[in-house]
Amino acid sequence: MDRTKTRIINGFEHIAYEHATYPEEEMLRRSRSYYDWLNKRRSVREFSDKTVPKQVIENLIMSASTAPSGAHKQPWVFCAVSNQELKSKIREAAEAEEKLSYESRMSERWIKDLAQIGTDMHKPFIETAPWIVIVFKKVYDIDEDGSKHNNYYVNESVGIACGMFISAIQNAGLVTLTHTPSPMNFLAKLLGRPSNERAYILFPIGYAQEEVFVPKLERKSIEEVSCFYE
Ligand code: IYR
Repeated sequence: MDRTKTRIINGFEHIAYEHATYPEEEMLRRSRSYYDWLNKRRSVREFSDKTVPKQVIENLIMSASTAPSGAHKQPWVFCAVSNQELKSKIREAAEAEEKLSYESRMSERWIKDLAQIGTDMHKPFIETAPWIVIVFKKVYDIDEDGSKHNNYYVNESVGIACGMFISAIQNAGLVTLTHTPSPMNFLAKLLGRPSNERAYILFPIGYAQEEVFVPKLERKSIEEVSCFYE
């Protein structure tokens, strides 16, 4: 393939793209081992306070930011907090919301569904984990003259980026969980975010505590999560 070859489409330059392919046997082996590796991931709620280099967090964010997005707008911002004082403020505000949620906003059925996960209104991981990354979605972009332009498929785009972020965290040998205090608008306030950004998910990131327990869960089978039309 001539990699210097380009093509003009609608006046925009397109570059020749090359990617790895594998013989079927190798493809089978790789797809199975990727699944086995991803299947080892668990949401962890008990964190060690051991530090993680900032460069690692930057690499995780850049990995997530390779996600596809509507019209390539990349409508996300990853806010990484290691400042202890700020983490304490975030924990305090998150727990205040969670207290209301657990005590009055969540249905009985929801509370029952969560019993096996073992969560409650207390969120010590926000202070213990060396980093917390709050992902904001950008519902619109603001250009130089101040006019607003809505982004496209924002939830889909940011959701995919978050999935890739989780996978990058797993690949680095670190753990996380998806924390979604609701409502989440206190996060934009505490972090001084602009009006076009909405908090999406909070990820504590770090090492698990030396001895850590997770719920004994089963994942659904291929039959339960798929339907093939051949
Ligand atoms: N946002 C709350 C409640 C919660 C909700 C679901 I759905 C979970 O899978 C886990 C927790 C919290 O973070 O505790």
